[in-house]
Amino acid sequence: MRVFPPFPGKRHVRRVVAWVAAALCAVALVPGVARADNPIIQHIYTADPAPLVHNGRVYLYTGHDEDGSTWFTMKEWRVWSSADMVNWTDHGSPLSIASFSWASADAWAGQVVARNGKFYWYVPMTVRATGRMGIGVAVADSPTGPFRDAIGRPLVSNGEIDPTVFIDTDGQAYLYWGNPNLWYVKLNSDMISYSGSPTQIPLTTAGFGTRTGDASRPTLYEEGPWVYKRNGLYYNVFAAKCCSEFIGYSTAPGPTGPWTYRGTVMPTQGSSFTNHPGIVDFNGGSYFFYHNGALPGGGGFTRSVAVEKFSYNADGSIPTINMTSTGAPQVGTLNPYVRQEAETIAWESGIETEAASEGGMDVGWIENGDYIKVKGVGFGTGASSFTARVASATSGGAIELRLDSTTGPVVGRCTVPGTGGWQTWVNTSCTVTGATGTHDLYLRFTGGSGNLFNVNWWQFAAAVGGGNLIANGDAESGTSGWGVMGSGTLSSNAAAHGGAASLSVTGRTASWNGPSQDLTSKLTNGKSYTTTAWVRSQGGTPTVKATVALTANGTTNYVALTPGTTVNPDGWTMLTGTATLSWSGTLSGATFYVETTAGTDSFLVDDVSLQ
Ligand code: FUB
Repeated sequence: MRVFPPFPGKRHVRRVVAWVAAALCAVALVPGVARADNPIIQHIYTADPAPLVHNGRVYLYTGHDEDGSTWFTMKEWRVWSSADMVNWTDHGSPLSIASFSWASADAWAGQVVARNGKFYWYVPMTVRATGRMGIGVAVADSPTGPFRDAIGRPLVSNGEIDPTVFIDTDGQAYLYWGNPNLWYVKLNSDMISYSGSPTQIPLTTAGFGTRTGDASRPTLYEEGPWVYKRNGLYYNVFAAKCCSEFIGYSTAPGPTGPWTYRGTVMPTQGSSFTNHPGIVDFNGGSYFFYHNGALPGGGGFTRSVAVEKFSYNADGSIPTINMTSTGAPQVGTLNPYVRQEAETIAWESGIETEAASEGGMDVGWIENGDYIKVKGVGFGTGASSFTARVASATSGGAIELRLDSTTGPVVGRCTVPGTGGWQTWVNTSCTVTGATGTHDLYLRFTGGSGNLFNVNWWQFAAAVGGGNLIANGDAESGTSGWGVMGSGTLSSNAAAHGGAASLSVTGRTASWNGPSQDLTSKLTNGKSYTTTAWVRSQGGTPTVKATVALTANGTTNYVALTPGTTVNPDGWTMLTGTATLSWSGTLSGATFYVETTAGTDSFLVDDVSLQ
């Protein structure tokens, strides 16, 4: 058994006696204390984060440091995703050195970019024929793969590493890479070929800072460039100095410079002599991904990816960001009333993941006392039952459902039977009582000795009158349950945030027009409700909000359920807020609707929840 803190690679390192003894002492001192959320993945070592925002989720591409490494021994890349920045789903490894017939080793730092419905993954590897580093490109139809070598040979190969790709607003794509130099080349629109020759970006001290003590490397630039544009300014965030590295950045008026060094983003810290940046904006916030050696057994070759939320300064400069064990705040809540993958995890102890015979991944190598924490689960007015998809080649065990810590209240306990195989899946269900409001959910696994069972997915059922008050909130049943506040036309749309459909509203003639539902018989006077809705515009960039019109004793009050949030056509944005709904006298009408603060832009709505 692995006890807090976790130790990646239980499959390979089954017992670390001295360490477990120390950890048991720690647990005895702080029983059931809620855990930190950084590093964001604990069951394997991860490095070199490259985030990508697509359709309302952050996809995170990483390398994988092998357990016990004493060098950058990396054979595969991994994909993770999250809709809330704290619960991360493991999508396994859709790309490895074996995907490239011409490569022999070193699955180092890469990046994925999306273009024309395809996803291109640029990765450095050792070229077998030359023994030098080259950069390959893989392509997929989905952000989670499968990825395949797009050209059957290196795209560029000059012995240098760490590709980053940036597509400018005029459509021109640039590939940058390099250590010890910094190169760029203009990619063609097919993203798998280039025009012109690789060009060196002059590493001047004005552009990249001054390094002392190494005459061969006068500037701070070391490796790991991450290039992007914000408000017309081009940023190059990179690993600086060696060793240990810190993260610095430069800015420029254009994609190829001239660059001006702007200072430190993240100082040297965190038990790994390398660091590696990745920056995205998601749901109105800015996020900085990096790696460190913070897990047990962690260090320079056994690294872990972490994330911090930050705000740009008014002049566009990046503030100094320090590593924390707290991580980023959660965006919204996790909905327990839709199927959740067992491998969606904020924190865990003792588990590992593997490919599931039913598709996707499952959680396995579960032993007595192991657990998974799922953060910020919105139970609303209450859950009545829990179902999990499980398999066991032995005699199974049980899943305890606890709130807020491993020793928190037990709201349900599901027995897991032996099923005759580790991939022989059955559903198991149990009654749930006392799960209301928003809590961290702990799935605590119990049983005899050895491996107990595997879990593929889980889902709660809402108590009668509880759960999501919005009917067909996921829009998977077309426009059923929905009307329009004022004027407009509703239809089902194949561009979905989750599942296969969303709700489209077009033909609005006033800002208050939008998809609506009657909640008159569903609301409780004085109760606090949390709303979430995912919205995407069909053209402009309107500010969208969810509102309820409450009519009682002939008076109508318009209550904001979420703040107004700017949405755009490029991806999904979540509206979220909490409001107490109260009225005097008898409620005669309560209408939930999604509107804009101004204008009549058409928009899409999906995964609406009010509970
Ligand atoms: O992970 C291997 C190498 O370490 C990466 O390519 C560099 O950026 C450094 O993080």
